[in-house]
Parts: sequence; structure tokens; C-alpha cells
Amino acid sequence: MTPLEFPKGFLWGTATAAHQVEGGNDNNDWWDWEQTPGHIKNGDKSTVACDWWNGERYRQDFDLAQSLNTNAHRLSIEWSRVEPREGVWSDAAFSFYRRVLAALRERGITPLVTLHHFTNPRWLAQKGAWEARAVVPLFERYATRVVQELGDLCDFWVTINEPTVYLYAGYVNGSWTPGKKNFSLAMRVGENMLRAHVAAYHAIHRVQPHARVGLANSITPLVPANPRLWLNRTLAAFQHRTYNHLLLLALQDGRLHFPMGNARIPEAMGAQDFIGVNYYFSRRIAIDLAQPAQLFARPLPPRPWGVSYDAELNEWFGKGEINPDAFVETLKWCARFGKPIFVTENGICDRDDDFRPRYLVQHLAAMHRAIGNGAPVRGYFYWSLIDNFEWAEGYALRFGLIRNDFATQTRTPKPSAHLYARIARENALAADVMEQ
Ligand code: IFM
Repeated sequence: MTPLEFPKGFLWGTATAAHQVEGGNDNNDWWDWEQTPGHIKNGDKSTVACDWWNGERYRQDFDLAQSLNTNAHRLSIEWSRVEPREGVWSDAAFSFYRRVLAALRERGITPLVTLHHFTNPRWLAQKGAWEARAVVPLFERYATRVVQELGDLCDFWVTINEPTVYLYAGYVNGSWTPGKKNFSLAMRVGENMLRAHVAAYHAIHRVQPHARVGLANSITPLVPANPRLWLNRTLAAFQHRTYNHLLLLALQDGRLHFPMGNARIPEAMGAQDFIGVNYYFSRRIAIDLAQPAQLFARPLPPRPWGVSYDAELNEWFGKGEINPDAFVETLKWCARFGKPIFVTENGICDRDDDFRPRYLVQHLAAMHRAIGNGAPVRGYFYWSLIDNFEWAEGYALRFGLIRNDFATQTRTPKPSAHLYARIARENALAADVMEQ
């Protein structure tokens, strides 16, 4: 077996998000959502999380990231910290993020900063957050301010993380704040997110002309359970278009598409410098006309992946099927947009690290195959650097390369962290790594 080498200058990164690691984020809508019993598994709360805010433990985590030979890290700014009340900016919060970004750069790690990763300031949530068009200039102003304050430390930005996950969980199945089930409202939220991304894209470039700006798109390939059935194929294609394609299409041709609307948004055309891909699994879907909230589809149980699944994986697999081949197809599909691609998230929840090494190697080999097929992938950010607060799943699902004992805040790199360190150091998947 010959080693699989990656292009020179490839970014080997890890990823986190503010609310999941900082702790003490008590001025946003997720904090409020967590206080209601039943919203978060086991009654978990984000309270201290990984203690980045009060304990400034990001320093030790970045030491570990450096020891893993990574050269990039994706993190997010918490809007409710830097703008705690509408139009009021916090110098203390900006100083904190300056320390965080400087800590990365001192360790030779390039920051990729996300401006919105699921949470909204409480004042914005009280105004309807993304349901109202008023969010667009508010987000544009926030983006402008962040880049003015932090632009000397970072020039690589994700405006919004996984807009379709936000609108699906918050407005279609209602499992996340604000807990609504209203498809047309979901489409309005999506349109506002698109418009806000476009406004922020141009605003960031006004402050920092050389910036690289994109979205982190959640892309889940949707495979028809019975490809011979026309209706099943059509349904999968419609879901793919709604879930994976709608925003990318609007950024390509400058207009909305069914079912989001048909408005022309000329300033959207070309408003992304790279394609951010968050890829975890594919989903096999069958027709189910009794499930309008699921867009008339029923996900089927996953097919085996060559390992027996434990409870944690089973729980997660309920949502999808591990499928490295679909990762290859996803990256090849993304190449059609003619922009560099960054895998802004990919990973697996696996508390004991039984399956992570296998998942990691298979997905990196898949990414290598996609690159060989012409997909311009320039970097990969493993989700996540460290076990953290996994939204409605609380601390039950552990995605980290580094174990966190939340009671003592003790960090322990898992075997897959050492594996990732070797891959990053060699900028390659060595033959013995793949054989193992
Ligand atoms: O933890 C999340 C992250 O916030 C967004 N993408 C998926 C991850 C794992 O579920």
C-alpha cells in the first residue's frame, strides 16, 4: 500500500464553538432553553462546559492542539458576549477573544472564526431572532464590529454555522430553541440567514479586502432506500435540494429557489470565497406520507459499517449512516461551485474512542480520493478538539480527540488524538496507519 499524501500547505485543524466550550454563557437563548427540564438529555446544562471563559483553559487546550501538530483551529465568537445589549459593545469580551486568537497564533495555529454558531443574544431572541428581517442589518453590524476589533488577528471567517440545521431543529422538528414546528417560518428563517450572510460577506470585505469568507454548510447526502421507485428518487432529490443545495444555489445564481421563494438577490451571486462542508454521515430515506414534518420521508436504520455499534453510536446512528463513500461524492459535488473547499467539520461521537480511529482514517482516505478526483479541498477541521456540550444531547455524546473529565476539568488525549497528530505531522496517511 502506498501512503496517501496530501497537498503541500494543507490545513490540519480541529473545531469548537463558543457555547459548547466556554461556560458561563448566560446571556443567550440556549442558556434559557437549557433551564427547562426535558430540553437537554439528563438535565445537563452548559454551565461550565470546558471552562474557557472563566478559567481561560483554552490555553492548555491549544497547547494540546499544538502538540497534535495541527496548524489550524476553528472556533466561534459568542455574539451575546460582545454585544450584550443591543448596540452596546463589551471591551472585556473583545479583549478575551483577542487573547484567544493571540494564543492560537503564538502556537502557529491559523484561526478560522465563526460569527454565528446556533446561539443568539437574549435581546435578539426577544425580537424574534432570525424570524424577522431586522436581523440582517443587526448581523451585518455585528460582523463589521468583530472584524474591526479582531481583524489584525484573523482573516478567515465563517459567517453562519449550519443554517439548515438551525432552521430544521428550531423550526421543523422543534427539538431546539425556539421549539417551533412551522415549515414556512423555517423557510423565512433560512432566507434571513442567507441575506444576513450576504450582507456580512460584503461588510467583512469592506473592512478587510483580503478576507476569506464562507458558510459552514451541513451536507448530508440523502440516499433513496429504493432507487428503483421514481417517487423515492424524487423525494430524495427534493430533500437534497432543500437541505443541501438551496443556499449554495442562491449564492451561485443570486436568487431564491422553491421552496424558499423566488426573490432575486443579485448581491448574493458569488458571495462566498470558499465552500465550508460539515459532513458526518449519509441518510437513507423511504417515502412516508404520514410525516409532513420530516418532508414526507422516513430515515431507515443504518446498514452495518463493519463494527458492532455501542449505545452511543446507536443513538447517533438513528440519525444517519456512516458512509465514507458518500463523503467522496459530497466533496466531488461541492467542486461544482468552483471555489476552494474546507471541511469545516467531520467527526464521530465515541466516548471510549473504540471507533474514532477507524472513522478518522476512512474519512481522510475518502477526502484524499476526492482530491484525486479534482475536488479542491484545502483543509480539514476535526470536530471536535475536546469533548464538550453537545446541545440537546448535553454531555452524553463525546466528539473530542481529547477527553474532558467535566468534574475536574482534566484533559486526556485519546488514542485517535495521537493518530491525528501523526497524520498531520506526515501530511499523509501512511501505509501502516491504513492497514491497522
Ligand atoms: O456539535 C455539533 C456542532 O455544534 C455543529 N455540527 C455538528 C456537531 C456534532 O453534532
